[in-house]
Amino acid sequence: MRKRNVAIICLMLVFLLTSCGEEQSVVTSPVLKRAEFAEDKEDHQITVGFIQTGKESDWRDANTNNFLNTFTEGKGYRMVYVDGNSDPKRQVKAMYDLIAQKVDYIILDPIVEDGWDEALKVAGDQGIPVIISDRNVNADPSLYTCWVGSDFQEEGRKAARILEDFLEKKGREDEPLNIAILEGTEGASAAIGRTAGLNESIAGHKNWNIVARECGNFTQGEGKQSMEKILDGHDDIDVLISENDNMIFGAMDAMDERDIPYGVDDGIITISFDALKEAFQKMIDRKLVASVECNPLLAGTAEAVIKDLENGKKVKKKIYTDEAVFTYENAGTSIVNRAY
Ligand code: GYE
Repeated sequence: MRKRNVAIICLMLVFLLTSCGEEQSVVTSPVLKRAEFAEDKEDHQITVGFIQTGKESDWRDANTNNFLNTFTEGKGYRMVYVDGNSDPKRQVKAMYDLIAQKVDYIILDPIVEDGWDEALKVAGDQGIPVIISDRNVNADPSLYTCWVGSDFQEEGRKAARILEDFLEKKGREDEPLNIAILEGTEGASAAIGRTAGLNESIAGHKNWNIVARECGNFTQGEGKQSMEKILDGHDDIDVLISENDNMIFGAMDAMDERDIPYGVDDGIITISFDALKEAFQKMIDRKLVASVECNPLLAGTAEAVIKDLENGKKVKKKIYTDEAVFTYENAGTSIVNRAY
């Protein structure tokens, strides 16, 4: 304890000396800030504010549980969890609330990428590191500490590559193909990236045409409604690509109600993203051709970032997670290891 106090006083002196002559009203290191408040506390608990998007999908639930189970009291954390309720304004407000509470770190899963500059600036001015997780923000990277998540554009390209392989296996690569896309939430970087990857790859095939696009907001209910709309307007869909598993589950309900065949053997070719356990079952049942994995278990990486910052280490600006692609051919062997 003594050693830590001496270290803290030294750090404070260094800070005071180096800031000599400048107007410095804020302490920029979370270690220093916590020391000021925790003088008489034996334990220096780390307070982490976590702003989540909401509860739109099973992927999201797995992501939320992963954070709540990682930042536990037993490990010295106090987690302040905020459910964004699928409302971007509520998320921005939550960021100001957490800043006012003087939390040590903020982890942000932003619903949409725009609209974060001001709140990020204020967090930075108050010396609170912000770790962006999962979806990204559209802001100058100097305004936040780092981002941890998936390469969404590459996920979109992977989905198109699976379709190429599948068509080749069936000897259908030269057939004209009508594609429908169920998109995620407008303005969300996961939807923007996946759509960009898909558009780019689809444009590379002269015989592939996107004939319908609907936003299903990443939810199962809206996935079903959007698919109904698509089916009302088109009876010639060859491929359905859904930007997450829950939306394709909803779309499957819509197709079942109309007795429209889909999957590996007959009818509409189905491809989605996330690779939930339920999607593995659909692949085993040959109802889903493939699901591009998107890893929701990001809390361990966010915690490693916080530990590095606590130890005064530099952290990378962008940290990508490793992800695979699963198809009806390998789902049977991989389902046992699925955690979500
Ligand atoms: O695909 C979807 C979720 O941002 C990657 O959001 C995430 C997406 C995920 O609700 O299921």
